Amino acid sequence: MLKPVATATREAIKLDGLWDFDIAREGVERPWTGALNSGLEAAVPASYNDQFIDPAIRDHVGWVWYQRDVQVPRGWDGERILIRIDAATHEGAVYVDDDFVGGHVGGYLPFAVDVTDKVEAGGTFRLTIGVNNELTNETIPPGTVSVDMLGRRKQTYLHDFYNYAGLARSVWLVSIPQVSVTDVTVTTDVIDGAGRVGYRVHTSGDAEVRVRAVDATGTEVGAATGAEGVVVIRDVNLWQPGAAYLYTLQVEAVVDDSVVDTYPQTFGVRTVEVRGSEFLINGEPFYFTGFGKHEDTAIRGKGHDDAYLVHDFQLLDWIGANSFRTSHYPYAEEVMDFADRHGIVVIDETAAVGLNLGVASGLTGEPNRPTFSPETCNDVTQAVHAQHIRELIGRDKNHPSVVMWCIANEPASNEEGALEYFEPLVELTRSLDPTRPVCYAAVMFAQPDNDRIAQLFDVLCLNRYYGWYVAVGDLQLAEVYLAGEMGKWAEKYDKPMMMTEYGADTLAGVNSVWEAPWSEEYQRAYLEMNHRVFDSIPQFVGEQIWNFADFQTSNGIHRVDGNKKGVFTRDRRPKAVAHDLRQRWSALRGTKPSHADSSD
Ligand code: GCB
Repeated sequence: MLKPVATATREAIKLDGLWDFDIAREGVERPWTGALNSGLEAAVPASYNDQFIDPAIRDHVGWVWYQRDVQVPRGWDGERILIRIDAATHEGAVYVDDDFVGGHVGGYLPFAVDVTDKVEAGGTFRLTIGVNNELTNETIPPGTVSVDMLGRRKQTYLHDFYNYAGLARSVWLVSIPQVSVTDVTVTTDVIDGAGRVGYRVHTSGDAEVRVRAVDATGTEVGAATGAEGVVVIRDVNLWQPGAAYLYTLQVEAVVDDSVVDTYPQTFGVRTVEVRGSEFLINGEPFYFTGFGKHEDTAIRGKGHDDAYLVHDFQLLDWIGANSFRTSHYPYAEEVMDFADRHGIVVIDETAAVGLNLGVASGLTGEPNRPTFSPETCNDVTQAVHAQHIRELIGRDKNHPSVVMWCIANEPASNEEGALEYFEPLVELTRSLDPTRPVCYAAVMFAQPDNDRIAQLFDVLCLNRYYGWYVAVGDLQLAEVYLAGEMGKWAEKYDKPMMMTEYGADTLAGVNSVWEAPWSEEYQRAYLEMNHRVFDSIPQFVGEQIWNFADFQTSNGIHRVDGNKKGVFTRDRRPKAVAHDLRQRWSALRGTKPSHADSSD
């Protein structure tokens, strides 16, 4: 899906700001047919939960309503008019005045609704957006809604982050021409120093297509005509980790010799390849350093915020990180664009987190139920997951920063049914994008001898907590466990391996002369031990710590005001370990630790 932009033929107006707000209330059947009148206002973009003090709002399960009046510019007569919602978590329903005009399921990806026939250029209309936060066994991510003994609806879920909901990203009023560019796909290759830029353009209605590639100074470096083709850029400037370079493909739709639509698609020229046990970017072995992140800040919840975006990337730079994973859902498009511009490498993850009832029973002590069954993750879940993959790739396929798709976090890949569930999804991902490797992040219970799906994927991405959930406080034993398991993966598969999660909860300001869990000293020692093991394994291609920053979770005896595994606190202050990482990663600069190379 193309992102909203203003060009000579398109306009895009952000509808961000304060909207009238209410939660669904008994007796109010069709709240969109009139003013909400609750007296509440909510900021957009932001999750609504922490904006309010009332727990009935914060913990509400079901629909909430956002409403505002919208003015349509008078110059838009004859144009197609869309409402574009960057994310409605987890389901959105859009109403223009009294009428339903469209909706979308899936909380972290955009959708657009055509309202041309419902609104008038120069007029105003009442826009109401309903957002539902419910998660079931047939949503991605999954969850369960139940009614407790007091008759209250409760949402439970299997992932370890707070179920923030609402309009966490921008809402737009967009105009596009009647005949317009509807999709652009760019793929790149490099042959003898020249960039080979393959493109494919879809238009609505009959139009000729012209494309011009321009460099960062705006100079034309290649051109082509036709809906599909190749543009060759001589002496190409590569997009490199840490040294981004972006071109723009100026796409034009032409009818009867006049340009009816223009769309600028940025791209970078780079290659990604898995060869043997190496991960290559532009033909060079790449070693990932960085984090699993979250979209999470105080008050805003998962609300996108440009100031945090800038600051987080400043911290990535300061600490010498070259990459992150969009754990555990697609991030705001602003984040992906920023990574493109600043040369940060991204593993792009779906919202398929918590497809694992084994982890849940481990935490709750309830009897283990199979994860893949008609009552749990079933054919419908799989179809929803497939649709989510289609939409993610549709949105993010042109980002040079994205070097790998991660189609699930910690699924029950050790359980019966995992292969049948995942095989078609991996095939789908590869057919949608043959240019990028595909991975999943493997849970601790999935070991080399019982994991059923690792062979389907290109890179072994492992989440391991030896020294925290296993052998807590005993790093000597943890090291033996970790080294033992890593050795078995390396022996069984000739694939690149990386640690996509490892970490220890650490309360900033807790210090100890011993290696006491929760202390800053323990986090340092824990990471040092992990790195010693990683550095001894030739197949290792990267380390992404859990987590970049402390983040909010649901309540639980394992969490103290959220998850504290951050290298930074929730307000982005470094814990002691940040300085160690800065030293290690600044020295590595994307290359493999040298002592691991020497054992090749
Ligand atoms: C995991 C999950 C992550 C959790 C983390 C933890 O394995 O992938 O979402 O937050 O462990 O801290 O327990």
